[in-house]
Amino acid sequence: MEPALLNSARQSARKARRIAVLTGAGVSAESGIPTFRSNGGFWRNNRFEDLATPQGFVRDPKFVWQWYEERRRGIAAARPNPGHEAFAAMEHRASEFTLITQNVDGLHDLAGSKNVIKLHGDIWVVRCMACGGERVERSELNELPPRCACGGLLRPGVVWFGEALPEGAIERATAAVRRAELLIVAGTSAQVYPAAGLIPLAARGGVQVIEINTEATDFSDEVSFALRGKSAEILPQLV
Ligand code: BV8
Ligand code: ZN
Repeated sequence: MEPALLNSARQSARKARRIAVLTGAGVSAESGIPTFRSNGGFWRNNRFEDLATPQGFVRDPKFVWQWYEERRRGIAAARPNPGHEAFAAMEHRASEFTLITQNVDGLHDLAGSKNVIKLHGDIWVVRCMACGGERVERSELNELPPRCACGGLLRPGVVWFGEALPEGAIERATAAVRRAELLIVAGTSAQVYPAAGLIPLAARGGVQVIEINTEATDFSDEVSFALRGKSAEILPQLV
């Protein structure tokens, strides 16, 4: 990457008092968690219709749970990386800071980020399809699919394709992006909506946008700074 580009992006990041951040699976790649659409990503070998839709779950809850339980074990063994840590440090300095994430792994919380909006839910939450009760369940689920005390089927507390996002989440994210001076977008392919829509919202509304990604995305031409490289390497250089 051109050093001048990184320098200008750093200046912009250091000057901004109101910062919004949008992250995707790429920020956790260097913690050892596979992404969805890149090489080796989940959707290269699986159909998302089978694993990440309510219809797929109803068809074969055991199969879906086996995938989630495998991911949960991988995430349980993972640690935040310098990219997650850089965002936690940035939050300390900013007067307003909102971290909007599509990730369900909880690594931003573990790194110390406080104002986090989880657009796609939380892989550690389980919710009953019958009574609606939900709880945090980190321990290994021995019997798949797991059942609620009421006898109902438990599901992962994530947002599947075709499902509404958690109540108020996209509204709060939109408000934070509109108020921000700077939006930092890291490690997302920007293919999944409504999350991806936050990027043109910022770019077309006069908010500076820094994109950090190992590859170009549909919005790379619209952002103020497109930084090519690994988020765990670039983000610490912006703080
Ligand atoms: C909804 C489950 C309405 C959780 C996931 C046409 C137009 C607009 C919308 C739609 C449309 N057709 C269909 C839709 C709606 C649909 C959608 O967007 N589809 C797309 C695919 C067209 N959206 C929805 O259904 C959403 N809901 O719209 O609801 C509604 C309203 C009211 C009532 C009912 C309904 C819900 C979407 C939720 C999807 N959930 N999974 C889980 O188990 O994890 S999807 C999945 O994609 C993940 O959850 C993830 O959060 C999300 C986004 O992926 P990314 O994070 O970006 O990851 P990806 O692998 O794609 O990219 C990684 C990037 O990192 C790459 O660019 C790579 O280059 C980069 N990278 C890799 N390594 C690094 C790196 N970068 C930096 N450093 C590195 N080291
Ligand atoms: Zn129940």
